[in-house]
Amino acid sequence: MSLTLVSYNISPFVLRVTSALNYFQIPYQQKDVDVMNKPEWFIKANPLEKIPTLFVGDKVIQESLVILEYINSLVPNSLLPNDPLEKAINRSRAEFSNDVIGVILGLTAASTEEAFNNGLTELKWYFDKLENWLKQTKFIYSDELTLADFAYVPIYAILQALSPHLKFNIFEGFPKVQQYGTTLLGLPRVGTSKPEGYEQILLERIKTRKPYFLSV
Ligand SMILES: N[C@@H](CCC(=O)N[C@@H](CS)C(=O)NCC(=O)O)C(=O)O
Repeated sequence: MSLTLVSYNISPFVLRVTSALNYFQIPYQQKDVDVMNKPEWFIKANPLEKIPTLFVGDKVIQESLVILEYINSLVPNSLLPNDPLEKAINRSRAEFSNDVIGVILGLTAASTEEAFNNGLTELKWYFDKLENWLKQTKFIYSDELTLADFAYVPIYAILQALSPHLKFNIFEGFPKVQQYGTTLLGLPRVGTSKPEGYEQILLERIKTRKPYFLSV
């Protein structure tokens, strides 16, 4: 079955999918679209218009975490626990990353010092939860890589792009969270799944919002 991934260059949700496809070495085609100006063929095939979208033959799947589960079904060694409860816990851990991504994106859009500091306090709350999990296991669910880990890849891709522009270490006080990022981006073909020029494109996009952190 042919796989075509409809993507958008700096989408964190696309990066979850490309890093899993690349990690598993599953062949796929990729079509980048402009989210501000979606082409007719895409809207017609995919009325919900969400990116990423995976075309599997002429069928369409949306939602990056659902797409990850489908990708996992294509490989001989599943990265999900067999037990339904454990599988659900794994999925919960993956879902948690959605909130973290939301907070980080909010931080990059914060236009005042107050909004930025509030965002940072919120992010630390999330990092604290992650740090506690990661004190117990190397990856987000267990000592072995599982599907939930791919959900976290974009967090580290974004933070890696932001780090040179921050006057402080965003991981200060969260060594396990920092180490987890190094581990994830060091997985085969994962760190290199970012599109070419990712950092620059992301920064240019962020700059258009005139964020506080770039003004100091
Ligand atoms: N929950 C979705 C979020 C996808 C999402 O928000 N994608 C953005 C691009 S980063 C998008 O499709 N934006 C266009 C739109 O909402 O019309 C997922 O995990 O796939």
